[in-house]
Amino acid sequence: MKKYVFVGSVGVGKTSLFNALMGDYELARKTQAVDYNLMGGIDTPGEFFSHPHLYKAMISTTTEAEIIIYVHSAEDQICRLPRGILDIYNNKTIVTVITKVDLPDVDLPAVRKVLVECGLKEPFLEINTQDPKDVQMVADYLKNLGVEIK
Ligand SMILES: Nc1nc2c(ncn2[C@@H]2O[C@H](COP(=O)(O)OP(=O)(O)O)[C@@H](O)[C@H]2O)c(=O)[nH]1
Ligand SMILES: [Mg+2]
Repeated sequence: MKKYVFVGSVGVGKTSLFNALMGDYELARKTQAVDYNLMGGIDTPGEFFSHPHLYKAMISTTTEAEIIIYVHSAEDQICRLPRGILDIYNNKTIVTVITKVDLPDVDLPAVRKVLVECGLKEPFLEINTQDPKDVQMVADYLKNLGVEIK
């Protein structure tokens, strides 16, 4: 069973996607701690990403996972990846998910460009975490990578 971990800033939709992949579409509550599911999935608090003093915690939490799922909001046109993080993960598979594509006024081409400039590789999975069709697309993508999804 391959382990996968969700990383990304606070409020981008990591927990919403983590839960939706398990069939739970209830409103996500703020993630206070690292959360594990029974299928090898790990959800992390966004603070790991935003506060340099927590990078070590993020690295140690993610080290056991083969697949890093970087979640980025379509509302955000700034690259939030900590410098050097992609080098640390160069032996892992990185999956990039762009959430909140349902919001009005998002500029997806601009967001894609920012992510490419930040070193991430397409394809980017562009989703609304509340849309079961989009979530299924992510589930299928992860299954192809060897992840077990219920
Ligand atoms: N419109 C929209 N809102 C979303 C989407 N995904 C998450 N949200 C909302 O964004 C907020 C933060 O979501 P959450 O999953 O807690 O983000 P996390 O901090 O990355 O775990 C919540 O109010 C969610 O309902 C999405 O795809 N579209
Ligand atoms: Mg969360």
